[in-house]
Amino acid sequence: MEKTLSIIKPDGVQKGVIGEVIKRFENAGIKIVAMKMIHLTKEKAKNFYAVHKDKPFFDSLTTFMSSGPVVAMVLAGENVIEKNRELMGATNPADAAPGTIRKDFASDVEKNIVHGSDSPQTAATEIAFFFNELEICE
Ligand code: IDP
Ligand code: MG
Repeated sequence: MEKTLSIIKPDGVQKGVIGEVIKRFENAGIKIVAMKMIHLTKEKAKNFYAVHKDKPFFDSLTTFMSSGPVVAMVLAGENVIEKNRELMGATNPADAAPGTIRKDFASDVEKNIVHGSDSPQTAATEIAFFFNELEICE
């Protein structure tokens, strides 16, 4: 069973759409096998998004990601990395397809409600960033 990391970002928690996002995963047949709410420090957010450290939006992104609690989840299912990315929609909600999470709930390219791993390698690293083995219920 493939696994991926999903995060409901601070804007999603703030807007009260935790349930809406989770409902979309469950309706798509995706299983949630781990979940926690956590308020990242700026330092932790910088570690998580280290791949973007040279981007012009890095400082703003990590300030945003540490601005309030997030909900981190491990999703499991067949082809779940790609399935989750489809449910999320394009990074910029303006470009996201109708019916996607970002199209329906996001306000801008930075505050775009959800994160999802983009490959098996990043999924493994990102899952380990938030969860230890005992916290994942398979
Ligand atoms: P993704 O979340 O769709 O995988 P990435 O390119 O990996 O998109 O970017 C990570 C996060 O950085 C995005 O989800 C978004 O919050 C933020 N971001 C990406 N591009 C921009 C931008 O051009 N301006 C501001 N923030 C951005
Ligand atoms: Mg990404």
